[in-house]
Amino acid sequence: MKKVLGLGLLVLGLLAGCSSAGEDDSRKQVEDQEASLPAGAEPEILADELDIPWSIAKAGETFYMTERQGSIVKVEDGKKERQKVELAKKLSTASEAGLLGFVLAPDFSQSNEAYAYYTYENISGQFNRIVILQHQDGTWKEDKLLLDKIPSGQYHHGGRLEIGPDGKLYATAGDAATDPEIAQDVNSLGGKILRMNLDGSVPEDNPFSGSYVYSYGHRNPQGLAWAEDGTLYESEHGPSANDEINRILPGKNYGWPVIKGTEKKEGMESPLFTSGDDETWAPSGMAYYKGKLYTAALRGSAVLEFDLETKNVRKIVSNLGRIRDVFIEGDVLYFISNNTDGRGNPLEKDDKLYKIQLSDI
Ligand SMILES: [Ca+2]
Repeated sequence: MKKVLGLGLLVLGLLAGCSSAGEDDSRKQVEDQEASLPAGAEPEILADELDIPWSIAKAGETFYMTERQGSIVKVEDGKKERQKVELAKKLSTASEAGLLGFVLAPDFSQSNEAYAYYTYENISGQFNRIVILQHQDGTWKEDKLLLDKIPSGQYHHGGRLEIGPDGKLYATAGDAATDPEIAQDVNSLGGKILRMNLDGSVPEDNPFSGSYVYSYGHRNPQGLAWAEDGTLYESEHGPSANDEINRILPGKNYGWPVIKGTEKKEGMESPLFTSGDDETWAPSGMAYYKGKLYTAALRGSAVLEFDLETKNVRKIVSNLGRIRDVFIEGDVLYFISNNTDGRGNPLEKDDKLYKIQLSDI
C-alpha cells in the first residue's frame, strides 16, 4: 500500500511539475547519477519526520528549522520538538508558499529574536512579509513587522533570508509569476534581492536611495551565500531549465524576463553558471566553503557543488530526493530534504535533516 501511495505521489509530483509555472517547472530532469561519495561518507541523519522543512538555522548545537505550513522544529541532543509560531496574518496555503526563510538574530542567545519571511492572505490579496519573531517558552510570536507587501502570486515567492558579513539582513523576493515585468521595475519589491538594517530601516548605502532594492531582474531567487572576501552569490530558478548562479553586485540588473541562460544584453548581468536549456536544478538554499558554492537542488535531487575557480559542477549528494536548504559550519555540511510537499517521492520517515563532513566528499 505504501509503495502504491509513494508512486501515486511521484506521478502527481511529475504532473504538477509539467503543468505548472512553479519553482521546478521544467519537463526535463537531471539524469540520475550515482553519488560519488567514497565509502564511509554516508550522510548521518540528525532528525526525521519533518513536514516540508524550508530553512535551517543553528545556535550552538541546537537546530531550528521552519516548516512551510507554519511551525518551527527545534532539534537538540537528538530530540525533536515542534514549536508553535503565532503570526499576525493568516499563512497562505498557495503552492510553494508559507513560512519560508528564517535566520536567528546575531544576539539570539540574549534577545531570543529571529527574522522570518512568510506568505499570507488577507482581503486585499496575497503577499510576503519579513518580521521579527520572539521565542518564549517554546513558542515563536510575531513581534515586529519589518517589511510588508512583497508581491506574491500563484508561485515564485522567493523567501530566503540571510544576514550578510556586513551585518545587514538580505531577502530574496520572487517575481510572483503573474507579472514577470515587475522584476525590471526598481519601484516594485518583486523579483529582487532586498537589503535592510536589522531594525527594518533602509541602509544609507543601498544602491537606490531610500529603497530596499539591492539588485533586480530576478525570477525566483532562493539562495544567498558570501565568500570570505565578501562577494555575494545567489541561486535562482530559471524558466524551463536555465537555472542560474549569479555573482551579485549592488544596483545591477540580472536580466529577467528580458534575457535568460547565457544570453547577454548591455546593462544586464549574465549568470556565472546556468543549467542550460536541457537541465533543471531548481536551486534553493546555498552556502560557501573554500572557493565552492554548495546548493540545495530540488528537481536536481542533490546537493550541487559549484567550483568558482574551475567552473566545474559536481553532484555531491544524491538518491535522497529533493533538497531544500544547506547550512555549513566549520567543515560540516547540514542539509534538509524536501520530499513531503507533494512533488517528491518521500523516503521512509521523510523529511530529514542530514549531516556530512565536507572533508569526506
Ligand atoms: Ca538572469
